[in-house]
Amino acid sequence: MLRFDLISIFPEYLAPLKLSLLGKAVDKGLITINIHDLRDQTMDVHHSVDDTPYGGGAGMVMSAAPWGDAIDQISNDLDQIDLIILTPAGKKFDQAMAAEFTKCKQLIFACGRYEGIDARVGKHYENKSNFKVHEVSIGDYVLGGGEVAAMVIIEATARLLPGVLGNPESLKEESHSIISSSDDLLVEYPNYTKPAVWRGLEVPEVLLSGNHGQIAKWRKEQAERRTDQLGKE
Ligand code: 6SD
Repeated sequence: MLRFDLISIFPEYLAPLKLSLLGKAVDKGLITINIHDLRDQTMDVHHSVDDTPYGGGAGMVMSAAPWGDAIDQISNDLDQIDLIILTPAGKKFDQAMAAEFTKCKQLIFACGRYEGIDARVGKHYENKSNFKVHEVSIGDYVLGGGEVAAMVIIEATARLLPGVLGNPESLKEESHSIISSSDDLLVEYPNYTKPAVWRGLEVPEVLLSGNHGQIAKWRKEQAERRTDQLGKE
């Protein structure tokens, strides 16, 4: 059972995690998703979580103390905790990283806001033997905070867990998981369903042929062509 914990000053932002595939996975007891409000760790009247940056500069930095308190509280008795700090400066998330995360017991997502989290938070947990710290980016663009990035990672990771997808066969055939002869990841071939003609556009004839060998060959060619095209835009 994989446990996901998220810490944010906007817990309502993470409500989509309760829907669809992930909500069902929680209902089936395959995962837990626990959402924590960082401000619950603050004792001052304004529940402040940020302060001005040492060295000057624009914006505010999230203070280390509430993060440390929240993470300590969530990470109880486990001997193996993976702390994911979302940042545009992190290692790029991909399908291979999602597959690695499925092997974890507890994943804690630190969803920052403002200019980010005091760098000592990551450093502190790196020095703890029961923690592994991952600074992760979902792509080369700047978001307003880590919440959406955390949801991307959780959705991509949870659906790889046994029992989460209704039809596990679809995992084998999908985009980024078909392995070509050269061991490269291929993107998916194009899909079609009824009707055979829609707005004058026909379904490729081979797919109507019933010749499964020909269909498999055509799909592989299409996947390879699309994969080649990816690098050229
Ligand atoms: C301040 C954050 C946390 C701001 C982010 C991650 C990616 N790939 N783009 N932007 C991000 C994460 C931005 O907190």
